[in-house]
Amino acid sequence: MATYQEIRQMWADIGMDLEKHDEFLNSFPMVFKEILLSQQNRPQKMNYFSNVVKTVHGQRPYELYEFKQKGGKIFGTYCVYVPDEVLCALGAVTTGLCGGDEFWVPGGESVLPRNTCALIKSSLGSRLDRTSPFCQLADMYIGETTCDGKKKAWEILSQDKPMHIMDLPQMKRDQDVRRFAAEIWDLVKIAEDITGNKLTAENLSRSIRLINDKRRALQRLHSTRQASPVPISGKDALTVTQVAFYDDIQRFTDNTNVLCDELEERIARHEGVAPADAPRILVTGSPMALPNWKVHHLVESSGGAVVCEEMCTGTRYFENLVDETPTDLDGQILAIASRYMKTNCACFTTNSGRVDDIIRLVQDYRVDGVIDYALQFCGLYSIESHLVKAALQDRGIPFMHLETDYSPADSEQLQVRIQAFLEML
Ligand code: BJ8
Repeated sequence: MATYQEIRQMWADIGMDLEKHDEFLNSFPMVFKEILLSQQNRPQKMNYFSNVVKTVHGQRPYELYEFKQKGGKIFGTYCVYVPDEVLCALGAVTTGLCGGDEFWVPGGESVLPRNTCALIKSSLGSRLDRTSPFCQLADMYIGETTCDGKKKAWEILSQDKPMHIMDLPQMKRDQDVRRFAAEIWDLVKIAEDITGNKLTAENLSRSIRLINDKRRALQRLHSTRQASPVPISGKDALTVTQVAFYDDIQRFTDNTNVLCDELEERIARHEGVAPADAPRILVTGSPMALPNWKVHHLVESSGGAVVCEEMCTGTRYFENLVDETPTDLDGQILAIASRYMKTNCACFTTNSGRVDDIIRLVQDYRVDGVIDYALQFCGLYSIESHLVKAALQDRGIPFMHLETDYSPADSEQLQVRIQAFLEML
């Protein structure tokens, strides 16, 4: 474990704005304690994940800093369509860079229109303010052509750091999957140049298994939430998924499986974190980057239990595995492309697969009501909400749409709406 002095020295070495970062650090523990640590009857094995969050700008960045000093390369990513498998196979580390904190929004607004989603403003602000060690440590950012806001944000971010943009197809036909496979090959070439390593069927096969194991651990964790009473809060389950974007892969998998052991024991004892009759909520929509726990906190402090997230910080991150059977590079890259193109982000047209996913999850997780969450100004998820609502109403599944950002300003108003929704279930 690095000492505080060593970590502070690292922050200075990687060019962070220490004064501004101190302001961030002063605000963070309060949110963390009030929202996460204050929960009753948390699983004991959540301690590992709480510690990762508590020291998120310290211990993990320090590991990456040491990795870089030994010549390792780091790729910063903003989307679950970036295939970690190939970068990991080349000996690189990937780390999520999406901002989930209101602190960074003003920095983003200094260069972006205010009517941009909070995730993009926060992500850019953390870089421009030089208050995220992950942004500072990355050797290259990898963007993608998903929503308009992100596409334009890449042009600003690329001004002072190498950036590679993956062209994500907007449809899901066979030719689109092949086109995405070609995009992955382009990424391989760039990453080979940066890392100085060569992709082989052997190193790729190892990393496919490693990352599939991480997804299997998350699948196991989330399947425990199908139990009633639910053995883990939505906030804690969301935190584990958020940590998956930053942590060392093997260590994360091991700790998630240890947590699952505890949760399965809780299920056997019929022990839960909420009463068995608490309304069970599926939250669907825009992703919730660390430390965005706002909606989960409002639901759970109003007596509901969030039992599933259909979002990129939820099922979209871990549901599909890469086929491990191909043994040659072409077959493996096509298997990776096929797996990623199964993810149902609202950036695709048509995207009926997402509605099917939501209906399936409602059944699997015995959901009483769906909260469809869009970050304000996220056109993709706000517009797709119309079809989600129609499909759920057809089946008599209670539905509520809400739009919000990272600021606490609308919390009271949202809480009133959420309480009314829960009472109706
Ligand atoms: S695969 S959801 S991570 S693009 S930034 S779309 S909130 S307006 S993040 Fe996403 Fe990849 Fe899709 Fe998932 Fe809306 Fe904001 Fe755009 Fe966002």
